[in-house]
Amino acid sequence: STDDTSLKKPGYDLDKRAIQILRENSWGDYTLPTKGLYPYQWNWDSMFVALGFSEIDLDRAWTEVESLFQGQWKNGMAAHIVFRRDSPSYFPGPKVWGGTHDVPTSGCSQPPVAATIVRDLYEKNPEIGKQRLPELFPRLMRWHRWFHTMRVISGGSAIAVTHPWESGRDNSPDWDDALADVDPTGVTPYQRKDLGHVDAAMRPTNAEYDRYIKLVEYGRDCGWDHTQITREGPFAVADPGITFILMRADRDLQALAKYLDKESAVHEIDTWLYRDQIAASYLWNDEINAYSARNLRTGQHADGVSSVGFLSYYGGITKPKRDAKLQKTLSRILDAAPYSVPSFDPQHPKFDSRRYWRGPTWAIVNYLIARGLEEYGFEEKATRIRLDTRKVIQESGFFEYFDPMTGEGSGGNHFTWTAAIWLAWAS
Ligand code: 2M8
Repeated sequence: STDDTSLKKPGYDLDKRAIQILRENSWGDYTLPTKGLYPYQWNWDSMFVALGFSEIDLDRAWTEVESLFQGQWKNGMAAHIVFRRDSPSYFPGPKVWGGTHDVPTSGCSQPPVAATIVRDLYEKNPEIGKQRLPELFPRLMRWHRWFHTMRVISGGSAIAVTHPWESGRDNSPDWDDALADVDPTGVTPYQRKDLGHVDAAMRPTNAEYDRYIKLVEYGRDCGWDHTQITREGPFAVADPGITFILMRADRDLQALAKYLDKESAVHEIDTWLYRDQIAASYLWNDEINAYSARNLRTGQHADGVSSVGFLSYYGGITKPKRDAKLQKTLSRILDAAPYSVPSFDPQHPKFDSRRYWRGPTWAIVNYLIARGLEEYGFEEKATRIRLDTRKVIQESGFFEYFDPMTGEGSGGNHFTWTAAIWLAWAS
């Protein structure tokens, strides 16, 4: 399915092509995930892009992060989409979200990889870091504080995602059970735009979209009161992705606080890190020998293994008894998919090798999983994941995601985060 026919020619330079993709999708101080399908700035996409840029242009990398925070809310949230200019090629655009901010944004957030990436940028060149960090640091603190207050249900530690889009893994089977409880009746009629860009078999279903939009309407109708949405809204699920990514980012934010001698921030983050441990334990599922999502309204666990469940190492949590089981589960899944890591267990009935977050392999998730595994000494698996990522990009190009069985590229092409991960890690 690749339209990058030159990919197969000898001497084709993937590094050059990756840099070109970053530059082509860059719109001044921010970068689009891919033209057409995603014509705005997405939160975690931008952070991976910053990592990619840091290989060739560190100044541009810092700018990417700073531009995301131009859309930060007064309550601290860094939104999942920043809408700089209206584009008819994406739905739902700024009007549907109904925001009243100076810089229009969506009303939910996305996995907070930012502090980790900012630490990487800082450590790459502390001289530049010392100039750029002071302004960004309080913004990162406010965003993390938002997660630890407005995305927890009183007295608890688990971090809720209140919209599948907040998790970044839109149609993962992890949300099926909670999403079935969202009543789509009365949703305002709308027209999907994604299906004009990619094959419907690679995207979420209409039934899922009705619920996604219904959840946006609920948030908008309550004036984006995030405390209310978390406590009483129609959807609240604890996600291993957000939980482990936040946990890691809290640690990295603490390291940044130390660089800046911000003692009270260091102490505040200590309390977050303590609760992160409890949040992680809440997700351990002995029935499937993995961490799995949990519906916060019912306590019910998702019954399948998602690749983000292996981010516990990246998050910095190891428990010998659990890990022995988790490693077995990971070995089984790596053995089942020649182009690992599949976003969902290939041996589970809900696995779908082409449908978005229900099976396909994603370079960004591979990078995060391998980074954690490597830090905890699981070199062999980390290398396997890196080589699989390299191979799939070499064979298919810079697609949004890949079929874990055949390696075929799916979704959008010339995709920025895949190019960024190539430059920063996979090549
Ligand atoms: C996908 O999500 C957007 C909604 O946010 C969509 O499908 O319309 C996800 O893969 C998400 O993780 C990603 O950030 C976004 C842009 O690449 O696309």
